[in-house]
Amino acid sequence: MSLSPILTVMINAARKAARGLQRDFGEVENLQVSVKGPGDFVTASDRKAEKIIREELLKARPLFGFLGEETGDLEGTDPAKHRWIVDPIDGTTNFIHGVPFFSTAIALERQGEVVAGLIYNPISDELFTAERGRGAFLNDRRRLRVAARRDIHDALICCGLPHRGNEGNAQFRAELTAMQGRVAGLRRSGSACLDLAYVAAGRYDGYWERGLKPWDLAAGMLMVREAGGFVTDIDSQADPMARGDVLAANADLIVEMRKLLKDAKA
Ligand code: LIP
Repeated sequence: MSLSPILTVMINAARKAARGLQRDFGEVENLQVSVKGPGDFVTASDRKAEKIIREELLKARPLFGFLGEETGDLEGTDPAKHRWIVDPIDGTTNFIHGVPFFSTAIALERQGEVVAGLIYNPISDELFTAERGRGAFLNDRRRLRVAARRDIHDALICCGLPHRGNEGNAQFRAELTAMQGRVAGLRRSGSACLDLAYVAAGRYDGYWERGLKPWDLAAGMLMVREAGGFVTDIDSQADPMARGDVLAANADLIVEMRKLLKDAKA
């Protein structure tokens, strides 16, 4: 499939940053045994990757705005109000611990609506892309479609687990109990972007997590929708970017999952 100019810009930026992430990830495995641990090293890796991506994207589209997890919000001057939304390492805790399940996410927003998205795992070399109205793809070859399962008892569902520093443990425990009793399996991966990409690829039947940031959600939301799925807030049909609470699945399972989660009270 011929890549659009905007996806070409995004892929080039992600792959340029990936070279450093692949090298640093190899180093992180050695740092596990250091007393200080790899925390600061990963922060430096995160910032280095975002700097590379920001430079490449703004070189290609100098008038666009930029929202990055590490460098914050840069207002653009583009009349069509384009804005890049970037997470250089989504799944930072996995990266710090040498777990090869993290991704670089780049989304392009136009007048508040995401029109292109990319999620790249530089270790597995899986590149998920989507453009509004043009479908979602894996490695520019395989077209992505969400899973067709309609019975939640057969579903493999992914979720985000609150951890130290996160609120919402009691509510989450109620949601987990409600889900555990109904599904074929539950998973927690540690990268919201890859979780959404896996729903778009039909690997997970559904996903829910609360308290995410725009850079965790923007690219994957478009990907799931372009793969025939639905993505909303957990408690309503609202846009998940508003509160950072996300629910993603096919048309049948999203109804079932929303009911289970709404009835789950701490
Ligand atoms: C992470 C998400 C993950 C969530 C973590 C964190 P980060 O993003 O991908 O799903 O559970 O709390 O928000 O911080 O690694 O970019």
